[in-house]
Amino acid sequence: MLGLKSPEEKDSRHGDGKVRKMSVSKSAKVAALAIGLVLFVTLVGVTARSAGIFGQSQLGATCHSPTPDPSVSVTITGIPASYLPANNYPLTISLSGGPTAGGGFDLSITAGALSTSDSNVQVQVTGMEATHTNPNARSWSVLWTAPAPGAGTVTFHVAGNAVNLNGFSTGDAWNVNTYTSAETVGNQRPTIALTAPTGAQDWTGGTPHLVTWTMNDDTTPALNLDVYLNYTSSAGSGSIAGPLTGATSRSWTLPFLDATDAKVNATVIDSAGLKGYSEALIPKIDSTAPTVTSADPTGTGVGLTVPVVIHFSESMDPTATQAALSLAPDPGAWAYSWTQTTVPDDTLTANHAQFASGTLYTATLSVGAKDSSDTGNAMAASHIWTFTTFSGTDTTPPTVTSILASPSPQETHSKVNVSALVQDNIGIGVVWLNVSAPGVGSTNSSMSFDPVSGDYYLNRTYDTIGLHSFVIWASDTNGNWASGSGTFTMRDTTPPAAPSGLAVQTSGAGALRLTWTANSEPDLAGYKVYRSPNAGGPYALISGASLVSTAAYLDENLEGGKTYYYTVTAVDATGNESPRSSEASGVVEAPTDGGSPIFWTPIVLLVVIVVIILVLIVIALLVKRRRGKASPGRQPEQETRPDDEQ
Ligand SMILES: [Ca+2]
Ligand SMILES: [Ca+2]
Ligand SMILES: [Ca+2]
Ligand SMILES: [Ca+2]
Repeated sequence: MLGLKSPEEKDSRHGDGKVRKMSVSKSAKVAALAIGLVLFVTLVGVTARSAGIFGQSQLGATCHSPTPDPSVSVTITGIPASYLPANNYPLTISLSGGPTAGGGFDLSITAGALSTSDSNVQVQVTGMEATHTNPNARSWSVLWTAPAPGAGTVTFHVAGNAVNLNGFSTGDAWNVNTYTSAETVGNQRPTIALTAPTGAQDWTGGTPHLVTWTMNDDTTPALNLDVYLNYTSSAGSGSIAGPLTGATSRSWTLPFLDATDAKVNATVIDSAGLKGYSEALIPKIDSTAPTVTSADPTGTGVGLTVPVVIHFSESMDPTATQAALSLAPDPGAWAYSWTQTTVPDDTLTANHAQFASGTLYTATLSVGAKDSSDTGNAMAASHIWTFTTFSGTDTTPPTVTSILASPSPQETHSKVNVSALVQDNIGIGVVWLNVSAPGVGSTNSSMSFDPVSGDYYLNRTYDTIGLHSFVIWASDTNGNWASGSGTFTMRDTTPPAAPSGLAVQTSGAGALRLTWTANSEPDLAGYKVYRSPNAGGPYALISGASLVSTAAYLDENLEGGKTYYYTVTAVDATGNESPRSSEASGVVEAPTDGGSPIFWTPIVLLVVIVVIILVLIVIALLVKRRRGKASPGRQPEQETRPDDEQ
């Protein structure tokens, strides 16, 4: 039977291992408790101790024997050296030594709570203490839930009694044990940061959108963090989802409400119960369908170029709304622009090819038109209206304004855009541009309508240098004419590109042939060829005053065996000369008779002349000698002629 002792007595015994003399008051307390114990034992008997007892965890089973028995030990496994607040720890209480027939225990804690699913264990209502339910076990299981943060170190006191189940408290042996577990230091609140919404959303009520976040904690892995999502707004609040364990995103189908102050808030909780928090504004939740507040034109006598203009109750999705507009019959060539009347993109202006005169048009804006929220509220119903275009006699001519030629001056062979705003009370007939180029004459071309700018224009190249004058002629559908004029200047300050692909080849003795890739500039006039005896120049112009007209050049009368370096430029009709081409070089071929030019050096010539003179002298001497032999008479010659004379 577990006995009773005062803590003071226990302390004194533990102090030096011996029971000191107690004070009178303590003795009185102990006596009173002992009396109570005797009464308890007498009244309840063996069954009471067999069914467990509280309050003895530090004292031990003093009713079985007065002192602990060192041959018995009671131990607890599962107590962490330091605990995470609010975490659960399964503990096992075990007896060893002493009688082995059965046992009992009493465990108390200073913080947290005990629970059990062990049928041999019962827990006090406070959750602060546990004991056995029967004497038959030697080990027991309990679950300890660590206290909330701030509890500090927790102490576990356990008493264990090994019993022989002889029906009495005799022959049993007990001992006590103490454990502590420190609160984990440095456990911080988890952090969470919403990454969507970002604070720039205009979300459509009733549509799904992704809420995303990042989170982190020092003690609990992200996969074990619990997240709760909620929303608040002046138009309503509620839960989005939770707990989401380990998740970092959640698709949220928004409630149907209109609000400009809605927020998503996210709470993250670590395994110790510590919380982190994040919230993000949704600047707009829009659950209201847009409406058309006005649509033009309407009625009759509508001009043929009048645009379709629609005002909406709110900002619209331009692409979807444009696509939802149609006219029957369709004039075609639609061009759309969006402007702000009250809020951005609440006004659509749709230009188009000219209406037919005297025609009934039916305009339809279907429910495909959506407001600008993400993913958009469609119009509740189509908006349909009609108008009839002008028919009759028009005596007012068009106007031609905002005349512009750009750029000016412009380089020849480049485009100049001539444009003007041509307007009429009813409709435009034709618009012509007549341009006079200096010394060339005039050309007449029709101008095109640009539905985006609303201008008529002609953007084309001009090849003549100088001041060009032009007249824009415009008629309305009734044949009334108007005109406007202007000028622009063409010039040429642009040289051709440097020629490329320059190559040099021999072309028989004493000549080199140059070829290169022909330039393609429309104002190309020809080429200039430069030569240098040295790589890199300086170069001298060798092609003369006239330009080379083809992409080839023959350089003749060159010194055999010598290397020459060439570069070529291109020149346009204005005289603008290109940068030089890359340099190319060639070696001149010597004469093909085996002799090299060294034969014709002055020394060789002198030797040849001397040899010739010597030969002439020898010939002269031979002639003289022959004449000396024949001088006595001319007989030999005459003797040879008898045949002739016969
Ligand atoms: Ca933490
Ligand atoms: Ca709306
Ligand atoms: Ca008119
Ligand atoms: Ca040029």
